[in-house]
Amino acid sequence: MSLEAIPYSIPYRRPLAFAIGEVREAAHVLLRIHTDDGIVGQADVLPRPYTYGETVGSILAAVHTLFAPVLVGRDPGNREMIDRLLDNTVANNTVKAAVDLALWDILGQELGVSCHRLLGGYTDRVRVSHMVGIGKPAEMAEEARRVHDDFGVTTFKVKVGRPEYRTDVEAVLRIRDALGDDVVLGLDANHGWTAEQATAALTAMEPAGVELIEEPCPSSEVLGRRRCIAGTRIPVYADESAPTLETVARAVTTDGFDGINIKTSRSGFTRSSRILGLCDGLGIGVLVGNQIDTQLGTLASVAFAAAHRHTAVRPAEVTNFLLIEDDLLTDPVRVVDGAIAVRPEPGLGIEIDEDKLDHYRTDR
Ligand code: MUC
Ligand code: MG
Repeated sequence: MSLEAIPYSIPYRRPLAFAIGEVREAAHVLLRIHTDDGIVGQADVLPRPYTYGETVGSILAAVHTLFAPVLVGRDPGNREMIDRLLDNTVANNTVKAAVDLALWDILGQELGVSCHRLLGGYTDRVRVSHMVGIGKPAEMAEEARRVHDDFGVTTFKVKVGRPEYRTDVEAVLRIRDALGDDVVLGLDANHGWTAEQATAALTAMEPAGVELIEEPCPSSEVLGRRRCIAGTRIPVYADESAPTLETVARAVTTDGFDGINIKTSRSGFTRSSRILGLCDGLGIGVLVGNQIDTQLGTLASVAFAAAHRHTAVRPAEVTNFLLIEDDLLTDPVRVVDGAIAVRPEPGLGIEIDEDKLDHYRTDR
C-alpha cells in the first residue's frame, strides 16, 4: 500500500459565510491509497482551520510524515489495526477520516460491492437539506427560494450566530415567509452567539417554527451553554464541538445536547458508525452534515446517510457542492426532486477526471 496526497483548488461561484469563517475556494487535498494489486481508494480531505486547526500544509505533512509510515506495507483490510495506529497521533481527524474512507473504497472495489451496501444499504436515495450562508436577510430568503424551486429542496439549515442577532431573527422569519409552512428550517450558529444572545435569539425565532439549532454558543461557556440548552424548547445539536466518539458521549451525557451532527469527512465510515451506534443506543437524534464538501465528499456522505435507518429518516446536508464552480468527478452528482441517489458502483463510485485534476492541482 502507498499514499498520494494531491492539493487542489476549485473556485466557488460565491462565498459561503458562517459565524466563524467564510470559504471562497475548495482548497482541499485528494488522498489516494494505492494497493499492491493496483486498486486505488480515494477520499477528499478538507482543511477547516476555524473548527479543527487543519490547513492544506498540515494535512500534507500529516499524510507524509505521520500516517504514510504507519500505512505503507500494511494490509488495507486491517482497518481496525490501522485505526488504532493512527490514534497514536492526536487530532488530525479529517486526515484519519479520509484514510478510513479510502480503505472502505478499496474494500468495496475488491468485493465488487458499493460502500452503501457494505454499510447497510437501507435505502437508495437521501432527501437533502440545503445550507443557507450568512448574508443580507432578503438575499438569504432569495437563495432558499431558488434552491427550493430549482431542486425541489424542502429542508434548509440557516446559518446564524451574528452578535447582532436581530438580523438573524429577521433572516429566519423572512425565509419562513418566503417559503411558507411546508418547508423545514433548522439553524446553525457555529458558536457565534454568547449563551445569553442564543437564548434571546431562539426565543425571538420561535414563531418561525424551527426544528433544531446547532452549536448555539461556545463550549467554553460551560454553565451558560448548559442553561441555554435546558432553557429552549428547540432541540440543540452538537457539531464541531463533538467530532469524536468521546466528545459525542460527553455532549449527550453531560452537556445535555439533544442530537449530533455526523460528518463522514471528519469521522470516516468506521468512526461515524460508532457515533451512530452510540446515538441509536441512547435514543439521540442524528443528522448527516456537510463540511462544505465537493462532490467527492458528497458521495461518501450520501452512501452513509442512505445506508442506515436512523440517518435516512432526516434529510442530509449534502448540497454544498452546488456552490462550487466545478468538480473532479467525471459523472456529476445530481439533486433531483430534493434527493440524491446512491452510486451503485463498487466502493464509493469515485471516478476522477484526470484532466480536471491536472488543471486544478496546486503542486505543479
Ligand atoms: C457546519 O455545519 O457547521 C461550517 C464549517 C464547517 O466546518 O462545517 C460547516 C458547516
Ligand atoms: Mg454545523
